[in-house]
Amino acid sequence: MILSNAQEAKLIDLCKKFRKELIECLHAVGSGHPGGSLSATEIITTLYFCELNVNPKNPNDPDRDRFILSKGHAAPMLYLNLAEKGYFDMRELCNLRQLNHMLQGHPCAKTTPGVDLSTGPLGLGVSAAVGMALAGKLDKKKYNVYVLIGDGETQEGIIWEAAMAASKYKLENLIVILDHNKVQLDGTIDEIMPLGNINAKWESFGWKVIETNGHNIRDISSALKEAKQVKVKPTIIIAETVKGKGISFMEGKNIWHGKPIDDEHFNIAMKELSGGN
Ligand SMILES: Cc1ncc(C[n+]2csc(CCOP(=O)(O)OP(=O)(O)O)c2C)c(N)n1
Ligand SMILES: [Mg+2]
Repeated sequence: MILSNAQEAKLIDLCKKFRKELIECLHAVGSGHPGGSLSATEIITTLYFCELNVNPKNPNDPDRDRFILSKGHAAPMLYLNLAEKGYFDMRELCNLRQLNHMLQGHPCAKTTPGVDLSTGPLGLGVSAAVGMALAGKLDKKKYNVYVLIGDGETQEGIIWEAAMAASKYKLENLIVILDHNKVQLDGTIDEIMPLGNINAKWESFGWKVIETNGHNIRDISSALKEAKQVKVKPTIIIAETVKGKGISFMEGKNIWHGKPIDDEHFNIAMKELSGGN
């Protein structure tokens, strides 16, 4: 879909709101993953509010687009989007990561409406998506399967097995988005396990590669539009992002991958997100 200026402005506001709500929820619960949720904010929000053909009133519609959050630790950003779409009551967010509640630390397809696959163990999302996309092709369905992966996650061998299979089966209905924030849990990608020429790697596995700015809603939506026009091969959108985007002390810092937010940092973060720094 082509974004109007008004729609773009609306999505930018939504992302601002989601960043604040994310920090409020993670501060309240004293755990969770801020860094990778903040890098994926615009990607997930553009998907839900400008791309995915889904209906919160019929979450299991067989013709719906699928979305898999393969980097499952960014679950709170997914939950904020699902709640805003109307899949469940906003008040559920207050029970984030609590036992016997709907919104667990990682997405659970059994308990949360709108979650297409339970994730958490990194690497599995693309393999499951290959199955969903292949099933869609065999059943002559029109839906697309979208998967969000992390760059640290890309070090998992299963990603590359799935990449080979997707290419073999010519899954043009499969679109992977890479949250390329250059940071993983323990350090930078280059320190832990460099990915090398990531574009050339995916191309050599038979994929169409599209690069985009992962914090620019208009660029993300054009990349998605281009991806849907690709024929005979799967597509990966390499989205350039910043881990911890929007909060100065978190940006590019692996320590904020999964660190609890104390009161002092909460106050600074909220001030910055409210534009008062
Ligand atoms: C198989 C597996 N190994 C380890 C972990 C623990 N873990 C959770 S997130 C993470 C780092 C992921 O880095 P990246 O994919 O770059 O995520 P992002 O930067 O987008 O948060 C690790 C090691 C896991 N969830 N699954
Ligand atoms: Mg990363």
